[in-house]
Amino acid sequence: MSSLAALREGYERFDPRAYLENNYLPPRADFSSEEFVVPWKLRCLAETFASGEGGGGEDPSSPCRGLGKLRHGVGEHPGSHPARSPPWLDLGVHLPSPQPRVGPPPRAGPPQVVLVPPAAPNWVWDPHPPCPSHPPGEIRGRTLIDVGSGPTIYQLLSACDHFEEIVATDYLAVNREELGRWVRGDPSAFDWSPFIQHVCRIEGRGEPWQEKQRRLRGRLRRIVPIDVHRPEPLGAPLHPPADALLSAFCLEAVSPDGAAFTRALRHVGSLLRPGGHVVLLGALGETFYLAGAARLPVVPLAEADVRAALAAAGFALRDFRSYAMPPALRTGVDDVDGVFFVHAQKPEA
Ligand code: SAH
Ligand code: ES4
Repeated sequence: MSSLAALREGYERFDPRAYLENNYLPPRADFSSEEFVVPWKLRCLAETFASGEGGGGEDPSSPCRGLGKLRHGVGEHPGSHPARSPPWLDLGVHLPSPQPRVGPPPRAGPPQVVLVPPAAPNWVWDPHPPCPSHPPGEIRGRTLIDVGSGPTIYQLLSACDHFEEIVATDYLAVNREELGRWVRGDPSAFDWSPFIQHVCRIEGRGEPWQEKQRRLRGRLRRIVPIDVHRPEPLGAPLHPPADALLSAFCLEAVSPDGAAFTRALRHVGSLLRPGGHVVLLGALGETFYLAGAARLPVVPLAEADVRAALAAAGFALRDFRSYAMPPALRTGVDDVDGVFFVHAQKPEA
């Protein structure tokens, strides 16, 4: 069996709940200090999506003077907005799945992934309040695509202020279903509210967390299947191409070796417009991780491997950060040494 086939088989046992417990509850998701890994990830994302924000500037009274330090209790309002359920939310369950298929490879031609609701009569784009509360950052546009979203939304919390629409993607239906439950406000969904509250605190605009939750739910309108090992990962080109591409802990966790990681990066890069931005988070030095009964192999990457893969895939590096996993967070759910964060850009054509 090829190692790609072995990886696909491993993912059949992936348990979203176990994965969430391993990585998105304490001790890793401890918001009492930025020494913990989840607050570190959220700060990288918040700073990057706020970068290049205009407005505010030198005006000390402006709310747009960069990110706040941790301030507890700011921006949290009791009471919440009713969760709406977009009727056309695509959970991928009624679409062709990229999981093991029989027969010929996908045809070129009309997209087999129907990505846009036919009509959205009861949905109105809810533009974010304009400047000065949310000045546009450098990374912004119509569409952001998140590759290998898994069952998580934390990676979209800062990004969602800067895009009209967010496309979440995953290989597994169980993960797309978990995301759909969160978008619909299903009480059985994972509770991301501590993450949303934390992001509102560090963004420092005093925004009630329920506002951000509502905005992300409103903008997360497509949750679709993907396979990063296909040259056309969605089975069809994305129209229009994405203005930004985000991917967290996916490419190294689904690639048997460095060459496959670089190829996957090239494949997903084809979803991005020239000049578009890439934001990547991932594991350094990891060889496996657990998600319930699944033990998934991971290609162990050094910082230099990540830089080389970005260069080989044709991206210009803008920012590279890394985090060393402290002993207290080495809990046995994986053997990760650290985490990398990258902001890169696809050159203009
Ligand atoms: N982005 C999330 C989840 C990462 S876990 C986070 O930051 O925690 C890795 C994800 O890759 C899983 O959700 C898994 O279903 C998905 N995956 C597995 N095989 C894939 C493939 N061939 N193409 C794209 N995603 C894949
Ligand atoms: C992760 Cl902090 C961390 N380390 C390794 N793998 C991960 N997946 C999600 N978060």
